[in-house]
Amino acid sequence: ENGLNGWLRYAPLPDELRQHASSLPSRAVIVALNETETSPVYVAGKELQAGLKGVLGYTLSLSHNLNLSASTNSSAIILVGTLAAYNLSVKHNVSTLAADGFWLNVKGGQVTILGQNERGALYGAFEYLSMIAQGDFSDVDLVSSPSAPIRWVNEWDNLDGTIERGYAGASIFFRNGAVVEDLTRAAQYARLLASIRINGIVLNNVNANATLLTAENMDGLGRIADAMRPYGVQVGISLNFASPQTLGGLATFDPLDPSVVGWWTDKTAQLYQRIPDFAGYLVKANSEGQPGPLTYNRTLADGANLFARAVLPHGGVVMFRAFVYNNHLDPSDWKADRANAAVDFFQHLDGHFLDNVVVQIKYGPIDFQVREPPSPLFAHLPHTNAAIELQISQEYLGQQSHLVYLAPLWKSILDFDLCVDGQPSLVRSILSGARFGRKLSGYAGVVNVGTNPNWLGSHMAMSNLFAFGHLAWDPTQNPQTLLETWTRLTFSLSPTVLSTVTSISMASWPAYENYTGNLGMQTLTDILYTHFGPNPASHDNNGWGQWTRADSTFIGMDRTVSNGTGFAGQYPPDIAAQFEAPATTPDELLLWFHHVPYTHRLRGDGKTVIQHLYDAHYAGAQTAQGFLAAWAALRDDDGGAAGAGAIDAERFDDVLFQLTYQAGHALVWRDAIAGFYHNLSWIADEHGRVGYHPHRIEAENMVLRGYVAVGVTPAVTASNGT
Ligand code: BDP
Repeated sequence: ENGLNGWLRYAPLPDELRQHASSLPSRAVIVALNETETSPVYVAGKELQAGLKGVLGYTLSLSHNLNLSASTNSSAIILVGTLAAYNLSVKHNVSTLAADGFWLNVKGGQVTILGQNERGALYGAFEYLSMIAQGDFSDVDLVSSPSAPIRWVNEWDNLDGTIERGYAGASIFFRNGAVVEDLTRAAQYARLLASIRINGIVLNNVNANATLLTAENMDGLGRIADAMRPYGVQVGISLNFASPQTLGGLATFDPLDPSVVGWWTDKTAQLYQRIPDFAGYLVKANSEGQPGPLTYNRTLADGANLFARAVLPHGGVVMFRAFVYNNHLDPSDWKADRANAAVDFFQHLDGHFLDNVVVQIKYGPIDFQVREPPSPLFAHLPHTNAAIELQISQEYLGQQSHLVYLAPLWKSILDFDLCVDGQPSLVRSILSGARFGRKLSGYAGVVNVGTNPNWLGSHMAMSNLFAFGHLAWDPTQNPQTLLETWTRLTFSLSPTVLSTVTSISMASWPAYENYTGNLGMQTLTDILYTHFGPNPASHDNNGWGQWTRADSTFIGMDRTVSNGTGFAGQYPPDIAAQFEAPATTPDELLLWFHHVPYTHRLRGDGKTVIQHLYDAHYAGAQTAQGFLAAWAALRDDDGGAAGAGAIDAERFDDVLFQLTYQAGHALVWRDAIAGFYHNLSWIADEHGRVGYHPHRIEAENMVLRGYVAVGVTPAVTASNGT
């Protein structure tokens, strides 16, 4: 098993569970208007056939478009279709289904799967298959609608086939400046996405290349759309704001210039000619060197609305990123703070965006760190559509070489109450559109899958993609429950495997936070290049860094209104007041908001900041040693995997390799961070551990045979630069 099928393996159930097969219908009937071989409802039928064959070993026959309705149907079948085609009036709560929603009813031998649209029918079929694959043959009556209409993934693929912040090989979409010929993987990816109810994909890097809009490449995009359409996944692209000039040869890319407007209108029409259901555009403007409307003294809303007008007649959407900041801020300026940027740039634009624009906001004010408070911008756009940007690709979080289950991190943001106007304002109810009465809103996840057969470069990391889709559908879901479902579908129904994967995954985010950067210091990776491995020294002297303002006696960013950067004041008053004082700031965000002495005592455990930092790094690294031991214990005495084939040898070994690496790298992290702050503060560790490495063997002290030393960039990530 190489992981290609992810959680859609349809592995045979154990014999005792397969007996249930006899009570299931042997016939499925597809009821849909205008069904073709590329429609999601047709795919739903095929998927049911494949799934039941794999899980239960029996062959389901399929019939199509029979003149069937609630009143004429009496035989035991699996019915898959759309509400409109089935003309269902019997079930009143089904009529409340939102677009993409479904009704799944299992009653004895009768299975009914009806979607609000074809996509919903496919989602319902996947839900039914998920139950069966977990050995669940119970009756259910489930009416399920999405929390939000936008449930998209973003891929940061470049046309040359590389992927920005991708850790699983080359692009499955592009190579040598063009769309690849063989789109098998694109279709397989669409299948995985549909099974977690993702309905859109942006195919290319937010740092976009204008040549994606040549006629040949637009044809290629059309082929990708064709490959993904059967699964209900609509494609969109990232734009380069300067394209009218760099590709079109115009003298300007000013968003209010008529020639620029005309250029985008034409290009958009050409795209829709090839892809009638094109999802829309994603735009990164005036950020990290990208061009944008500010170049011409136009507002960011002017920039977004330019594209919104172009896609509006075609039904498209513009996702406009709020990740706009100045990476040339001066770290010695006590009032400067990158965290302030999103609110500073967007707050006054609320209400200026057209209705088909969605402002896409990273979950925290900085950049995908291990611990951030929610972006305060979520509280400031009551008259604007908003989406949250999460990152499945573990850019700062171990790059898939570390197991870090991210759903608990995301939940800490989604469940946060921003108390806008003193009213309950959970981030997730802003994202569902409920809090501010918005129709268009939702979720974007940066995934960056690659040609590696297991998609993300790590079997374990796939739980993050699974959880992302399910949380976008229903953010009230419990991360552990999602993880357990994923584990059963991905590995095995064995209780030992389930408890092992659950316990190590649930401990993984706290552990990574502990051994990288705790108390709100953020992830102290190398910041200028790799974003991997410890390099706390790289942060405080440049505009890209996450400043810690650490010196020999103090540590932490003062973001208070009274003394600091004022960031705390960007939250609504109740929350702002809480973050303004160390005494009311949660320990895990203390150093995010406050500049305190190393000897400051924490609210929770009463330890000093520095002792807590030492202890947390040792505890986190220790936990990571435990991951390896727990996984290794799944090995049978005879060297095979536990529980009679509970996990195949291939994936068992892959995960063992990854966890071995993580166990070692966690020690590197521990020693680097604890040692760094020990050297700065000269405060001894109460337990005498920091700075003392009796068992460490320096690379320089080893004899190299068969190796040559080479310089490493950046030098600080290696031992003495090599
Ligand atoms: C940062 C990444 C960079 C992205 C940028 C973005 O390091 O590669 O281009 O975010 O989201 O985290 O635009």
